[in-house]
Amino acid sequence: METTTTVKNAKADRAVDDKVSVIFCTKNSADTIQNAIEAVKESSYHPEAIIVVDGFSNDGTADAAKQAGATSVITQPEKKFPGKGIAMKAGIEEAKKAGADIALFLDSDIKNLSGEWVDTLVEPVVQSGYDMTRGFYERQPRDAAVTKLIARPMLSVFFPELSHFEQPLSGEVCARMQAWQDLVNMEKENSAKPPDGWGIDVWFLIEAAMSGHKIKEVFLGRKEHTSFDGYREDIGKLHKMSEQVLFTILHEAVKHKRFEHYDKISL
Ligand SMILES: Nc1nc2c(ncn2[C@@H]2O[C@H](COP(=O)(O)OP(=O)(O)OP(=O)(O)O)[C@@H](O)[C@H]2O)c(=O)[nH]1
Ligand SMILES: [Mg+2]
Repeated sequence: METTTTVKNAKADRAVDDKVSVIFCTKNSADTIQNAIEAVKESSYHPEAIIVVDGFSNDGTADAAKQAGATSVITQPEKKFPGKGIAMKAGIEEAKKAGADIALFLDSDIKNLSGEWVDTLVEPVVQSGYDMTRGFYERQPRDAAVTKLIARPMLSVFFPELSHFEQPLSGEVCARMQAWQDLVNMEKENSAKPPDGWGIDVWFLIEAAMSGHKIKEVFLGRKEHTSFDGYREDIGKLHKMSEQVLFTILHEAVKHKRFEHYDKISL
């Protein structure tokens, strides 16, 4: 892929001609959003826009984000939950309005986010011609049950070429705006509607890969996030997420004709 990026000072202050927008989808993240926004400001890529797409939080997330210096705080356009997909699509629209060349999604519940995460995710897109980067991490052994028990096994069966992705549900994903827009606009062309809920992350991975985009997974270190506190005692709380991720992968497997040779799959 061709880039027109000019790197002015690659080490100390990685100012580039590409405009970077960072997008947080938030649902009750008042405890973590301010640190997260402060961390983004530390990035040596100096994101021009920090966009928050809030899912009707009732804990003051939107105000906290404004106080911390988010440049745009919007409410997700539909009151439908889980609404991560709706929020991501709205975030892409907002980044387009901000004139972004590159948009980076970060989860808002991360306790140990740093400017280095932003740098690590943005760098391969700006400097090495990748269309998309995706974060992977070290996580607590009981964290990421849907990734371990649903997403990765299902990808191994139906999309073996994607089985090397450690975190197919990563919320830390950076891509060129052109790639985000091409993916979102597929909705208009065929039946590949991006899901509204939890299926969105794996949907972006599968569709980006099937469209031939160059994708790199980058290591971000340890990930501490508050959502794990919600299900560490009872993974049954992940039922809805499991159902939506499972359905999305099945839907994609049908679309990409991965059932035609199912009798040859041997496990
Ligand atoms: N706007 C909006 N944001 C959401 C919604 N649901 C989740 N989010 C945000 O999406 C991000 C990911 O959600 P989490 O609940 O942390 O889920 P996760 O960490 O991907 O999943 P686990 O690894 O299973 O914990 C967080 O920033 C949430 O605040 C929603 O319905 N609307
Ligand atoms: Mg989380």
